[in-house]
Amino acid sequence: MTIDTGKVYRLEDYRTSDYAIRATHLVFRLDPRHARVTATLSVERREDTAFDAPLVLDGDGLKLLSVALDGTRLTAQDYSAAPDQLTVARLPKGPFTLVIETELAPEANSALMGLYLSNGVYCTQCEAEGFRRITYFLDRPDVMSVYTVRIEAPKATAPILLSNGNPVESGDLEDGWHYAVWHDPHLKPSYLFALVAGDLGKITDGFTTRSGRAVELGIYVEKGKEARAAYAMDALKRSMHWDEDVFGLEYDLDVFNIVAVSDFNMGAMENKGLNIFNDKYVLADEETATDADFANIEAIIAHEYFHNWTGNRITCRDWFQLCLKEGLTVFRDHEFSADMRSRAVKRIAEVRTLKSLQFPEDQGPLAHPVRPRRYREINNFYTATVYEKGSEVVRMIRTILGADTFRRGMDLYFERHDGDAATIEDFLKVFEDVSGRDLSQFALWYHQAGTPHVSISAAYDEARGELTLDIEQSVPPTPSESRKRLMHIPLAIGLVGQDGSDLEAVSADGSFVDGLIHLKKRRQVVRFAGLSQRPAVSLNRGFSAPVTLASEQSVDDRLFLARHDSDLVARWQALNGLLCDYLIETSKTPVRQSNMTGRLAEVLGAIAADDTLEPAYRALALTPPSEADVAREIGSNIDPDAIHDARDALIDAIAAANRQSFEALYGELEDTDSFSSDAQSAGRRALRNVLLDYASAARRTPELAAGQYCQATNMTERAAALAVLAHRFASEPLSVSALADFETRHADNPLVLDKWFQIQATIPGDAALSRVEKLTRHGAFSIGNPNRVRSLIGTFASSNQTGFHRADGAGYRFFADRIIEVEKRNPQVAARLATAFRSWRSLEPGRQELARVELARIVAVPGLSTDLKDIVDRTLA
Ligand code: B3K
Ligand code: ZN
Repeated sequence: MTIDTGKVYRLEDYRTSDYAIRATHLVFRLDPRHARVTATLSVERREDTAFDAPLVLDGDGLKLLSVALDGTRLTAQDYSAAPDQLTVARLPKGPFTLVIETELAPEANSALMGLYLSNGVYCTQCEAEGFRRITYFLDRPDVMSVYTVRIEAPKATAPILLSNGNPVESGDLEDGWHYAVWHDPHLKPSYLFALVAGDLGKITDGFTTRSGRAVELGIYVEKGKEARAAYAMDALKRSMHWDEDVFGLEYDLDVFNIVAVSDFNMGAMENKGLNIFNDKYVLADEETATDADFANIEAIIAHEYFHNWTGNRITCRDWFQLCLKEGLTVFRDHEFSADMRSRAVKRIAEVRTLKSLQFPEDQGPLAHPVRPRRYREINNFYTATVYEKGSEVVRMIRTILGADTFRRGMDLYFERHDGDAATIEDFLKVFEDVSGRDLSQFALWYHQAGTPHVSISAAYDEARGELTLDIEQSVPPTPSESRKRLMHIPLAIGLVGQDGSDLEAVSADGSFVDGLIHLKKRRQVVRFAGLSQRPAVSLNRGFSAPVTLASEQSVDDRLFLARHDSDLVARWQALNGLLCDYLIETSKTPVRQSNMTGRLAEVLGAIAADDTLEPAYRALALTPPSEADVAREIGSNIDPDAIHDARDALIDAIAAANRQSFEALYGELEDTDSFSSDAQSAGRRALRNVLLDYASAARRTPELAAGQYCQATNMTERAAALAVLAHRFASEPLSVSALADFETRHADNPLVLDKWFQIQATIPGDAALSRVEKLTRHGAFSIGNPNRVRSLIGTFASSNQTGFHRADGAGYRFFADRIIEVEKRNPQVAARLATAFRSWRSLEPGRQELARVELARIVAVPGLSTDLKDIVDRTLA
């Protein structure tokens, strides 16, 4: 664990390395406690490096065995070595070879960075700076090298030996050992290095690229789980086709392997030719995975595969440019999923994720630009801002330039920068070059933190048939950026006539083109002329810009748009905004029933019954904003209990008003066909599960959910029924027995038990904490496994508003204790957990103080890791 030193890395301090490492040859002799790594580096001084410049290599907790320069073993006078650095001075002027031997203990590596053991399988994670836990190296993305890797291991325990690139040789050694050699011809940075060795099951397939390269595809999983990798394989082949069709990008090696491991800090990793995955994002079948799991697997398989071009062929110059690969690759996986599924439904899901994860980040103490300018721990910048807002920025470029010009820009990017370690400036430049536009104001989306706010007021002049929109932008201050510059905000707008169709919108001064207003000034007034009727204004269509919006629209207009807007994303936004405003209102002043309650219940009833809308859309529309969504919109002095009560009351009112029709539809949606994981079938199940919740709320009895639980033929139905039972009827025998049944039924499947942990971690109310505490002592729980920790402890803190935010602070205390406990083994996971405190200043004063005390307690722990210290310091600042 790296203990915090307070060191800050700054973008403006970037300079190229003094040396280049042209080729890297690694030999691994694997052993759980005494693995040996021999690294042979072909090093060259860069042209403008001084002759006496030492070679300073990064390390992290390394044990050095020996160093040799051009065949001569160096003595301690020739170099200085510490666990975190190796410096060699007095180097030849020309190219030289350095051989470094290190010893590792993969078994003791609980941080899951570098080389570690997961369930007996050797695997690696190097991004961002894990390679330096394997050997001393210039561990930075702009040092790119050609790798050859030889792995030696006992055949019995590690029959499978994998690394990046293509396999070149393998054979037997003495004493039951064997070896394999892999060679990756493509230059790559050290963070993309990977190795896997173990006893794994495999499924294989093949893909021929459009230029005729035959690629062997392999997915490796724990033995016995092979059948559950079939969906991932199918998703991989679809991703490979899609990248050829949509971006013209082909795969470039003879093999592509994916390995699923059970101990993994995040979702997956795009190592060249050898993607390593959290098994949660590979393994699926109808009995064990929900529709959401299938969709995630499809998206993440695609994401990692797409990195082969956006990330690997063109990588980042330095870690400040992280969004260059992440934001762009998220955009690409979003587009892929939109093409595989329903575009509107996918877009709404993206908007929900952005608002629930990125907006709170951008509006709190952890706010940072999409391209940050400083960091203490880079692993803390794999954030919703870099990924999700980063993707929105790419989407806006496409919106502004149009799809064709955008594609030409992407083509130019690949042509110009293939093999480069590039920057955001390089990326923007290709779009300026193909479009002839100046994107300097637009570039602020990369450089300026905070969610821009746009307020719009509309005035209609009946006599002149003219609509005037008065639009203003502002960007709220964020940490260390108090003054903001004006942004270029592409705002898609539509004018909806009384019959629901779009009116032709012509602005008098040409400031409205192709459905877009380019908001660039603080205030802009746009006039639409020639209207024969007063339109309802559909705002931020398709969520064209990631902004918060305030508009003085009447409830009638909003309800009208919620039913008739031709843009389904804006239609959903109109409805969701109404529901959210209602919840804000009623959390402050509780009402049992009002005129508005009735109108909302009625519109939801109409949407549920509208079979011109696809079921997946109806399911989204019928789901009221979450408690956290409402809290975010309120923004200050938050009382989670009041929000919970308001939301419960709204659901009850909607359920009561639509009781018969919802139950009837619930019955009609029952699936009698055999299971399909496709988007249509998943949409029907999603709608049916939302209706189950309403129907159970109306009946106030658990029978319906218990019935669905027992008859379920797939995990989506079963888990949803269990959630309704546990959340609505926690103490009823039917709920208790269903939870017990689920536990026994899936006792041997940790990934499914994670759902069981999650469902229980989100049961609202004061009893939540003791329930979660008890579950941390359950035999299937393990504080060392990131998936278990996230399902139980992470879910409790991020998704149980009343349980975590108990008014007595016991939730915060428990959570802080767990963070401290996890940090000792795995600082990265602990730091990620701690971000659940990020909105503590928005709470009412009592809870705020209790949260602050716990954050201060964490910060006072001696010898804190950089990961956790950085997050907590910024959260408290
Ligand atoms: N690039 C990895 C994330 C690495 C996280 C390092 N802390 C997965 C991805 O975004 O595709
Ligand atoms: Zn990624």
